[in-house]
Amino acid sequence: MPAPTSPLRIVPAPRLVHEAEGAPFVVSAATTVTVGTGPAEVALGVLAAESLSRISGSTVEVRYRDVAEPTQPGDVAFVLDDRLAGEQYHLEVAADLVRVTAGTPEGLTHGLATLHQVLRPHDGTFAAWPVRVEDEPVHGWRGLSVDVARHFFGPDDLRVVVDLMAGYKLNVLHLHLSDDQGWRLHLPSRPDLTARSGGTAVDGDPGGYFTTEEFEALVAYAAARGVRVVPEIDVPGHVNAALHAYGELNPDGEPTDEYAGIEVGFSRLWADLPATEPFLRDVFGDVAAVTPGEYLHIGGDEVHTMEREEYARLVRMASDAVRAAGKKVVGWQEIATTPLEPGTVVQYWDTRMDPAPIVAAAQAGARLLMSPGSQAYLDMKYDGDTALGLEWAGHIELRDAYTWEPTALVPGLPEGSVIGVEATVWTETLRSLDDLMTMLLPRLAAVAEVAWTPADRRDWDDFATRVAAHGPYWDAEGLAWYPSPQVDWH
Ligand code: TNX
Repeated sequence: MPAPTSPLRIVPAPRLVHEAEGAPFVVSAATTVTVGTGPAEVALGVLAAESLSRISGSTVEVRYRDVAEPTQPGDVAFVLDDRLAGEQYHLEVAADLVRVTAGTPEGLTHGLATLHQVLRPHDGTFAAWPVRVEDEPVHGWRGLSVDVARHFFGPDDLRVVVDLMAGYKLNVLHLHLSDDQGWRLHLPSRPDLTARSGGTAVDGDPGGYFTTEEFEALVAYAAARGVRVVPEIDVPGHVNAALHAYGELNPDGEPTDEYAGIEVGFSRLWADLPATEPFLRDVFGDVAAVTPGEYLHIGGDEVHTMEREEYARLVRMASDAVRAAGKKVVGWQEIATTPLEPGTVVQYWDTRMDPAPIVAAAQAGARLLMSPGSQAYLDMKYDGDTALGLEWAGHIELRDAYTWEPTALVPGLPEGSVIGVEATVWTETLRSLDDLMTMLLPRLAAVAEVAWTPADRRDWDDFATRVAAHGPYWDAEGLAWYPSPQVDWH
């Protein structure tokens, strides 16, 4: 039986895909997910069985097996094998067996994502045609930054975002949790941040915030799907929500007014005020306490009302607070103009800025995360007719989001200094999950491929053909998306 369509619709494109001959593996009530008994494997097995049950309509069970126990016909076997490493995985589909092999649970998660993309509707259930995939990513940090401060997106929305990310093998959810318009994470040491600034948003729209428990639950949900959360508290600018909650952060000791506009660059902390350093220590300490991941993001962008020295002192204070809490520092590219500890992650975004400080920072040991505004800012309009979004970095059609090479953006970077790629979505104009998804899809799939697939295996026409098959899947999941005219959608 020939494959009705090729499995080459996999996004991001794998290193190696070998289509074989033979009958398909059909998901049925006889299908069993089998997995080892480590905690991460158990969680993955349950997820795999749930999703296979959901798409096929049959109940797919999980069987836990000892290392030595052989697989049986009808198994979808997830196997840890230390001959593979890191995020590497193999997927083999034969008529009677699906086997995913990897060295780590993350690798197994990627194999599950690929399996989902090779399954297609067949005789009232789903089936996958024989194929062998061998795959691993180029970059270890493949992120999406979501601004939950301008408009609030809560746990339900973000779980949908996490599911989408995992499907495209993105592994870092960066949450922009504070800005001028609102503060989105309750912190026990500073309860007024959310009590006074949690309910506001752009245009007077309703705000909201994460309780500690909600945040921890989201972090765990993401972790089970191979996604780490990197929380951002943006300082020393973008801080009006904090200045509104705690008057002591202002020179006159008085809280500022709420802010519901979309200007940037006007609010700031003050290095000489006695309240500032304790505030930073409390805030980053509390955020670290709900963050199992290694990194906290200190923001650092668009401070337009401060001398260089004071800016550098405040970046230092925030970075010291992060390190005192046992975490590593991430900041927007402006922090590269200040002295940084080696290993600090600098997030490149503004392609208009002089890259010299970024190159110098990288030479001194900083690592670079690439989020170029003109390719990876998924809040930019697709074209002049797009109702949502901003335009300061130009229009970004699908092909623009696809056609760039992260290691070639900033000339003169030392070899190996780029650790990854992150898309961003800012929410000044985005109010609902549909708004958010309309901006993310299909472009998030393009950025995911830039982050995962080696440059010599990326090709626009080939991508456009593969991504065309994803529209029906987004429809089935109830996700809003933009039917880019650059793709011949199925
Ligand atoms: C720039 S990117 C900003 C954000 C805005 C965004 C809108 C960055 C570090 N700062 O404050 O929301 O542009 O596209």
